[in-house]
Amino acid sequence: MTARTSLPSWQALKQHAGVMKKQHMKDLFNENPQRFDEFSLKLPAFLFDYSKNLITTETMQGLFALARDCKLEQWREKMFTGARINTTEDRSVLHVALRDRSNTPLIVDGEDVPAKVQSALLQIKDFTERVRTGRWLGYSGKRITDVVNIGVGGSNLGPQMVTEGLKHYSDQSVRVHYVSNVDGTQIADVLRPLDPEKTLFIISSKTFTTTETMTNAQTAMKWLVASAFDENAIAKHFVAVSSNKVNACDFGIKEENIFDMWDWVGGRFSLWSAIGLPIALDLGYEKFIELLEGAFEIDQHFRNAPLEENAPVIMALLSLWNCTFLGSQSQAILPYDQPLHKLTAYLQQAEMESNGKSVNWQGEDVDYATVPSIWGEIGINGQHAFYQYLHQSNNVVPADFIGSVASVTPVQGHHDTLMANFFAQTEALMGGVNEQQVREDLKAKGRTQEYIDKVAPHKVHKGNRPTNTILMNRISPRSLGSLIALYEHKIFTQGILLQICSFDQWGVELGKGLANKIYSELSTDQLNGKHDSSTNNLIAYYKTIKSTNKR
Ligand code: G6Q
Repeated sequence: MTARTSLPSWQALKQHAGVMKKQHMKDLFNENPQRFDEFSLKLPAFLFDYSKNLITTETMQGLFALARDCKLEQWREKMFTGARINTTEDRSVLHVALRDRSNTPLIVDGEDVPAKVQSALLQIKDFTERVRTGRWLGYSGKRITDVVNIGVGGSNLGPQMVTEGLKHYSDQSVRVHYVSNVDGTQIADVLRPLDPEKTLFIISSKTFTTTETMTNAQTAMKWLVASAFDENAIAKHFVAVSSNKVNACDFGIKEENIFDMWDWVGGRFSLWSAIGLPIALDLGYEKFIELLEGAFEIDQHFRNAPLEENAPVIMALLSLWNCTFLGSQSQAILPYDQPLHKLTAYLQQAEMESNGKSVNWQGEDVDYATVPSIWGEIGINGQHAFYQYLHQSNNVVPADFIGSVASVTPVQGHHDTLMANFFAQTEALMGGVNEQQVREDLKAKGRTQEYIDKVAPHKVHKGNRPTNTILMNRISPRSLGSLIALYEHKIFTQGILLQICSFDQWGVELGKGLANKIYSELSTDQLNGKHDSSTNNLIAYYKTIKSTNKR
């Protein structure tokens, strides 16, 4: 047994899970008319309804007891006060400091963190205003119309998700584009309609060594120089967000155009820093600040609300309950708001890169499932694709349904139709349809007994499928900030409950190293043959066909 599984509260939940597996949520709703009131929370940015989970008061009490046994409150305080809780990299975890709007002093390792954040914000403000008002000019004296963010992973997913999520708030002072893939098709497609004289590149890379980003940055630089015929143009068309100033300067970026990043901000939690530059350029500095304010609202809630009324804590406990104790292996994220179409991809990284691990803080193999795999799609599109699986497969997939009372772009007759589906799906996933209901329905429709006997088993929906509903008022910079922070703190809490180091990513580093080795093999004539036979033969095949294509 590991430290976690030997806790009495863990053992009690394990036993309780055995009992709960035999329950049906429909009965729990019938037995308790107060269920919604008991298992929902109203926060300024959203209503959070978790009543459609296979839980009772006893379940939640058990989960809160576990959270306390795991010293969650103490760990939470450690994060906010800058303790080095990223133990494998020996770093603080302070993305919360990036959006602290309270001016609370925080000195970490002799560094005045709020002062650094404030000065970075001023730099962002000055830069975005110059670009957006046309005071930043390209090499031929023309104003910037298009900004291309080159970055991958944490240096792409957050900003792109937010830009998409808030595009109806953009005044189109500049158009923002993203290049993340080293597949040349993407950068070629992005650059094709753009004018080098009016295009600004942001090279977003904390390390400024990531091969994909560096390759794309070189291509962008050649594209610019091919038009300007002058390498001095680079300074006017490239800025960087990086903690590696030396590499960024070597690339040709002026030191004053390098935006700092710090070790205490992990890539996937960095959209609140200068990594969020494309957001600020797209929306303007004031709306970028509103995004931070929305996140800060949840930071305060997470830090101060009792566990029993704490939305991110409850989300994490439910994830643990569903995955580790009830055995679900995946979780769906289903936004019913078109602007949130990149949210699932963003959360895949946020949760899976943070907690998709299998050793605990002591380096021991854990003897429990950690986090589920995250997947999903815009809800309506999913309904006509994979919801069949959600409703009737043997695998139970807990799902988060995220929608808004009002659309950002109201079109008559659309929103209520959308939301009718939103409400119907969680109702159906919870309640299901039993065989008796199916038979009565078919009979009422005048079907023959033979037909009813044949079809009835196929139409049964067992229900009892857990969902959370997050109902926002409307997507705005502030409410989106709150939504993202909600998930960030859920992920932090999961890490504490599971004893997982949520802030490293060794699984990402491994791939980076291996690809670099193979790259050198692809560019020479020799095959080194040091891989497994599959990889050796795949490389050999690739090289043979590649050289045939050249002839
Ligand atoms: C995020 C990860 C990872 C990282 C990318 C890009 O938490 O660390 O997704 O953001 O690998 O790294 P760079 O910003 O250093 O290019």
